[in-house]
Amino acid sequence: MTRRMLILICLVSTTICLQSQEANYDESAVPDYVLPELLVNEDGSKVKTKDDWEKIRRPELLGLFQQNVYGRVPDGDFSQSHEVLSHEQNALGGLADRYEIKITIDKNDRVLSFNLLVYLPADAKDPLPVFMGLNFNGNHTIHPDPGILITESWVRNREIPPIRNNQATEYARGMAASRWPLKFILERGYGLATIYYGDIDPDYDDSFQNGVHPLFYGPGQERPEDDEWGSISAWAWGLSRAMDYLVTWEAIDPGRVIVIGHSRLGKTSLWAGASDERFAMVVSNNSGCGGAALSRREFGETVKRINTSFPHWFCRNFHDYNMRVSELPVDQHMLIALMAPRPVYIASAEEDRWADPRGEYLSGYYAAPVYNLYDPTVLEFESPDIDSPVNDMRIGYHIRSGGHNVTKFDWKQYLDFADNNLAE
Ligand code: GTR
Repeated sequence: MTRRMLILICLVSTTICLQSQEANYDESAVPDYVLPELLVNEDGSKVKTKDDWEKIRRPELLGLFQQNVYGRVPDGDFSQSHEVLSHEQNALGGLADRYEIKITIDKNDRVLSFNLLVYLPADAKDPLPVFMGLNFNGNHTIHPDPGILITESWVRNREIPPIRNNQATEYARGMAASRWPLKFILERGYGLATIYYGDIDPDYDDSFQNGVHPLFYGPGQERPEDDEWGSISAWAWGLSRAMDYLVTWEAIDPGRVIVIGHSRLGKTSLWAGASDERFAMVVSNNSGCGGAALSRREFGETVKRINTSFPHWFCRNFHDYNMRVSELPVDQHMLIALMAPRPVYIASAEEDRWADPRGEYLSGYYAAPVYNLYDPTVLEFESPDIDSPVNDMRIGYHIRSGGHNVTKFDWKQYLDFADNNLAE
């Protein structure tokens, strides 16, 4: 063997070794872990009834997630106004009414606006159920409809379709349409509402100088306190501000607004659903670490890794657990439990090992005891086969074949689950 070959072999094996050190994908190497007790209050007493849960344990857990994971929204009044920017009847060839509403937040002489895009099935008679979720690249990317305004906010540069200078253009119109099967959703009798998440807080680490955070700074404050909101909490807060508007809209049923999100925006939909109980149902699509996946399994993406790659997503205190996940006072099954008794759907994808599909399933499994306080028939269920959804209980789950994405298959399950759980 030549010296060059030897060096090459060493290099390749070092790379493989380093990669495998980065993330564990071996079920047998998942550390032994003990989850924090879901149904034991901080004073050691047991949670026996839904009253105990609602009055004591739920507020405790919500506070622990605020303090240690996502960060609390700072106190303080702000004013909020709404302006209908456009309304087109007979959009999509007569299938829908399309609206764009500018929501403006005003605080401390600073202003932030974000655009809510809403499609409602045409000619609906009764107040409608609506799915609401944030999108990754601008409202104009969710459908080729030429009437959708192109976002003026910062967007991530990319090669295809080309986005330069962090400025959205016509090129990207409809580029994410496969993730938002609008016609399918409307034909099932649901509306769709969406906001570009970058309108609320651009998704890069700028020490919280842009987006909504600076509106809430006190005199001399330059970044959120250690227990105050990171970007996920800010995005979730934006969803709640949109909800403030939806609940005033006669055509929409305020008791049937469903919050949905994929990946980092699935982490966001879960946190929005936990912090704002007006959301009647919650959908987590491939949300992974910091979303539905149990942190203590350290399978795929870990707390340390996510806080290193995305230092702005969670509150500062969460970083303290990078090397001591077992000391976190919560784990993500508790986040799922915060939805109870509202229906929650967790979706995984077989090839999305980075998001730990088994950890996502297990958080639903371990949340079931809280649902049982309301309805003893919500039993823990075995992890189903690939492409075999469980959608007939208050906790829904599937693991789809394929990778990290949102597909029409996923949407079909969410629509069926909503029909099963939120029917009038
Ligand atoms: C990944 C991140 C995941 C997930 C994903 C996404 O890079 O590690 O936690 O959020 O991004 O949002 O697309």
